[in-house]
Amino acid sequence: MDIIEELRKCRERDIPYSRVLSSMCTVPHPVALKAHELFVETNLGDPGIFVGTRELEDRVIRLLGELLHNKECKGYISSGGTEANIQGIRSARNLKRVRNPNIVIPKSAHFSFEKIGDILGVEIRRADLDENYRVDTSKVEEMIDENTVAVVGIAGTTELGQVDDIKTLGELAMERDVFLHIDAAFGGLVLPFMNKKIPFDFEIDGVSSITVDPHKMGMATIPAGGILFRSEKFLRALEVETPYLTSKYQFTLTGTRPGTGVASTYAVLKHLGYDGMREIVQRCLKNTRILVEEMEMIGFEPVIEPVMNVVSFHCSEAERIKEELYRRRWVISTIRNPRAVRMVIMPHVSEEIIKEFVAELKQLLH
Ligand code: 0PR
Repeated sequence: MDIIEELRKCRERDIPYSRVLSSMCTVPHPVALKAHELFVETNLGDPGIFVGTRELEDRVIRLLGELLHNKECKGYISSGGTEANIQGIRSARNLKRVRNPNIVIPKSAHFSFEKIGDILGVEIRRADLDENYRVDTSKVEEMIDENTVAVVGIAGTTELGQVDDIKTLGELAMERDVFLHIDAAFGGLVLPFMNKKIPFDFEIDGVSSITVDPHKMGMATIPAGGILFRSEKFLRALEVETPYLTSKYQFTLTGTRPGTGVASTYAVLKHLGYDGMREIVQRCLKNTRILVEEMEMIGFEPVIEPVMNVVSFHCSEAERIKEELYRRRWVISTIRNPRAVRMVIMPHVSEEIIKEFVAELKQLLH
């Protein structure tokens, strides 16, 4: 068999995004694909060779920084939210050397923090949530002690799309002189384009670093995560020497790394501008409302009134329903606490797809 034919056959077995309501990734914007192609062979691990690509990364970081209220922020395009979260916490840990470091995170935090505890050797303290599934800031306060190197807040939780009270966390971080990392891997490119303004970024004093992923709502090609620090000293805390390369130091976690995410992120942000991004986000939010209405009509209740384009619906039989839908080539996900089915209304999830999906779900219930 021709190799390309073999590849195509494998690829055809993948479920198309038009049947996927569980993913935080989406079909890349056409301009992102073009950009990706142009940068396929670039390697930002050796920036002295890829001088232009390196400059482009600075521009991308400035664009993201401008959007998140800090043009002067420093950072880079990572392999994803996991790496960005690792690097945020690693910076915090390196800046406050204590024997038994701990971090305080919300119970709603993404599982990447599990890996962080393991890799960085920091104790993970999980603070309870309030009745709206936001972290209970009084619980966070109680858990902070002299060995706490960072507090984490989430802007767009993986399961419910909820946003923690970052303002109060910021005050706490200032009072207790502790690093505050915001995981806005998903929400970072949603919240700035919503009509309702929910503060979560560098405009809040006390926020030290932010994870914001272009390969989620930024419609960039995978891999493209983002880690932004309030100022250079946080990035410096990550440096290692690279004696034989074109650069003297490296602050990234990976060595060899693609410039494709840098180029595709830049292309989408520049091509769409704030207005174009707003339009896409608004459409996702409208489609989320349509999904909620349709689901309510067949007896499902959302766990919280959706804040953004992530929504979970109470469902005692969530697992069974997920499996039956999967058999029909629909992909949703489930959450355990509370038991619910979860959907993410990405740009590829159109109104037609939602209606088709709910109609099939309704059939399945009877
Ligand atoms: N922080 C938050 C809040 C996240 O939701 C995620 C990923 C991460 C960090 C980690 O990001 P990376 O996966 O880029 O390292 N959230 C999605 C999730 O776990 C990732 C995902 C995307 C899962 C597409 C499935 C999928 O099809 O649900």
